[in-house]
Amino acid sequence: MKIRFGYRDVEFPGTELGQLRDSGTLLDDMSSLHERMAEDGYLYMSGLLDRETVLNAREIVLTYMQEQQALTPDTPVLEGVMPKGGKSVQMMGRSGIAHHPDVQRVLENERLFAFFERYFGENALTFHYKWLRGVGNEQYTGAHMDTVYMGLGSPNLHTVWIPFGDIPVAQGTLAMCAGSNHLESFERLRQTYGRMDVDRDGVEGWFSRDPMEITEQFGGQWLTSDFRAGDVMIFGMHTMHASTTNLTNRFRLSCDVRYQPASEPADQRWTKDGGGHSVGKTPRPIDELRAEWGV
Ligand SMILES: O=C(O)CCC(=O)C(=O)O
Repeated sequence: MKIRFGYRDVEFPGTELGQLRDSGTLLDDMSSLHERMAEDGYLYMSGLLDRETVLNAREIVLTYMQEQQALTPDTPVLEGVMPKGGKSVQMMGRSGIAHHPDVQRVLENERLFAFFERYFGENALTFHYKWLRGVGNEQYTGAHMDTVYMGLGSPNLHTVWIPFGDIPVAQGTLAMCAGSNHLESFERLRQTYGRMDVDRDGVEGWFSRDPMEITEQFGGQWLTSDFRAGDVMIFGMHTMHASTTNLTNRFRLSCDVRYQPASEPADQRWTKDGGGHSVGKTPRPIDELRAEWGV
């Protein structure tokens, strides 16, 4: 099937964009999960969360979006149909809909804490800030590493990407560049871009608007999947990732949250009293920086 990745049409599943490796059955095998994380740079944990809990949160978020007049009138709320030229709704943050108790039940689910406590071998903490998104038609996320946004605390910080509903690849799913976390061919990129911070260094966050360019230039393998409510994607700060493009007329709902060992320092921008990204200065364009770094 043809889908869109960034602004290119690609076949999924195919050689350019393959199917993620599912680690959902390895929940009780932490050493295999650590090995896979080291090798692939991600863990796709199908069915980690309770499906009904996620679907309930989806309904809460869509009802909120309807109240904000963000959905097409007279369409089923649960479909999340966006109006032509429709507006998106700001839902990220430290308060508001992302902190509704039924949404928090997903984002700070006891299964996530239990997972990370075993994965880290100690108590886990999660950032108060929640990146809840309603991604509209033709929108996608460019290729980047999360360290540039939240790398000023623990080196063991992990992202959990949580789809709020059943999301096919054509509606915008997260895609991982397997191997970008350790392959030699990415070393220079990790040593330059991968040491930046958007606020401290005043640089653009996305490494590329064209995800396919990454595998063409550096190797690795782009992978994604159709997602079901209850699935999650877990990855570290140096795995290149992006999203496929939403080609539907329905919002793609998802939230990305962060977990780390509780004993390690937390990036203060994202804790309860943190100030988030600094505003003001225009960031240096990534193309200019890439030319300097030679990547
Ligand atoms: O949901 C998206 O489009 C982007 C998510 C992302 O980049 C992340 O989880 O780090």
